[in-house]
Amino acid sequence: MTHTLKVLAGALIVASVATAQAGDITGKVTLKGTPPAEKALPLDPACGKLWPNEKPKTRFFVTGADNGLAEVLVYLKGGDLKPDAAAKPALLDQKGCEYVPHILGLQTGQKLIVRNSDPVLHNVHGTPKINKEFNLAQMAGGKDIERTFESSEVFVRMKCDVHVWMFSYVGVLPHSYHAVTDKDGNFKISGVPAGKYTLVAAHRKSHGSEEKALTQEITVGDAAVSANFTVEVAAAQ
Ligand SMILES: [Cu+2]
Repeated sequence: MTHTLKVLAGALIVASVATAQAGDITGKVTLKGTPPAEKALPLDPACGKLWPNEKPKTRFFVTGADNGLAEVLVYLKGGDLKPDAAAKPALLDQKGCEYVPHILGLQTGQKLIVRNSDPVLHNVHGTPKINKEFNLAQMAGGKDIERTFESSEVFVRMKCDVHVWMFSYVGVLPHSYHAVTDKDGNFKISGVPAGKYTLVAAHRKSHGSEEKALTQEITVGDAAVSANFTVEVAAAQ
């Protein structure tokens, strides 16, 4: 190996260490099987106008490169994980008569801001099973709604009573060690204290709740941890 190549190889190793270090859990969620085709959302005329070109579809199985499955909530259970007191408010926007994001991780007590960025009226209806239900109209240009959730619950469904196709699912957890997979199914949870945990992967359509989610036991120590999951289409409800 020439000197230049050695230097390059060294730089690459340093780069990979810098991107995943002790306390980091990284991995990928892959979808196995062929999901049913997504359906066009039944937009009314006012919402349809907000989508002059391609219309939005359901988001049951959103996949990217190499069947990576997006929008899977990945989080830790067990250990002695504390809430992050400095957690900033999370935003749930209503844009184009859709909730954005579709899947969201939130900590108990963390503020959830629900915004209406549309020129139409929405009705924000949280339908939890454990936390308190709420149902609030939000005018176009209306003021942000703020909510917090006291108890862990995967998932709290958010719906709109004006537009029957609008849903978002909030995973409420007792700490901040959670992530939602990106468009290619990748996730990263950083800064996890050393210890033994259960890593949970919950896909809304396939699992729906923590009880049905995929799990694996992991130990966080001196090195970065890698953990992958496979979700089967056949498991979907
Ligand atoms: Cu709406």
